[in-house]
Parts: sequence; C-alpha cells; structure tokens
Amino acid sequence: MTECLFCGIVEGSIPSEKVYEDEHVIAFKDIHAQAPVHILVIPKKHIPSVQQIGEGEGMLLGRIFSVINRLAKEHGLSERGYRIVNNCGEEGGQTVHHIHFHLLGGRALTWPPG
Ligand code: D5M
Repeated sequence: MTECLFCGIVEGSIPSEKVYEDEHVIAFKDIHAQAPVHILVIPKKHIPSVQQIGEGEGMLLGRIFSVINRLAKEHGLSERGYRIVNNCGEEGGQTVHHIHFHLLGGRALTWPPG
C-alpha cells in the first residue's frame, strides 16, 4: 500500500468524495472544508509539489486547470468568483506532499491569507 495519502485516494484504498475523474486527474471534496465549496484537484501521477513540475508537465497542468474551470461552473462559482490555492513546502503550509490545487468558493474570501 502506498505511503502517500493522495495516491491512496487515486488507487481507491482511501475513501474520498470524488466529484471528477478522468485518465490523468481526479478531484474530491476536502475533508476539512474551509468554504461551502472546497475541492482538491490533483494529478493521478505522484508529483510531490510545484517544485517538482517537469518541463513535460504542461499538458497535465493545462488539464488540471480546465478541470478546475469545469468544476467551478458545475458548482455555480463562475459568476461569483472563487480562489485557486496551491500550498508549497513547509512555510507555504503544504501538509500533503502530492501536488494539489484547492478550489475554494461559495463565500466572500478575504485577503491576505494567514
Ligand atoms: O492541503 C491538504 C488538504 O488535504 C487539507 O485541506 C486537508 C485535506 N485532506 C487531508 N486528508 C484528506 C482526505 N482523506 N480526504 C480529503 N481531503 C483530505 P495542504 O495544501 O497540503 O495543506
């Protein structure tokens, strides 16, 4: 069994509330939701963080952002606006070391973040 929590979700050995899946990308509800809509969008491929994105990963990133766009529409966020967050490394607040993008919306979000 994998030691990576999100690889476990990809494999199905760890349960999740999936809202999207294709060959390369999955999206599921964040277990500690910080907004009415809080979805994590991840590549199935294990990439630890933004810092390990390789030259050949452009297509995958484009796909991730098109999934985010689709999910934002499906969850009624397109008109209202929303936030996409990536935490990178210790001081960036990253706790799960499999790259993921938070899609947050459904309330007025404040800035700057903590
Ligand atoms: O975000 C990691 C996020 O992962 C954090 O918001 C909680 C979420 N999380 C942790 N475990 C699970 C499971 N099992 N299902 C769904 N969501 C989960 P980071 O940016 O690394 O701080």
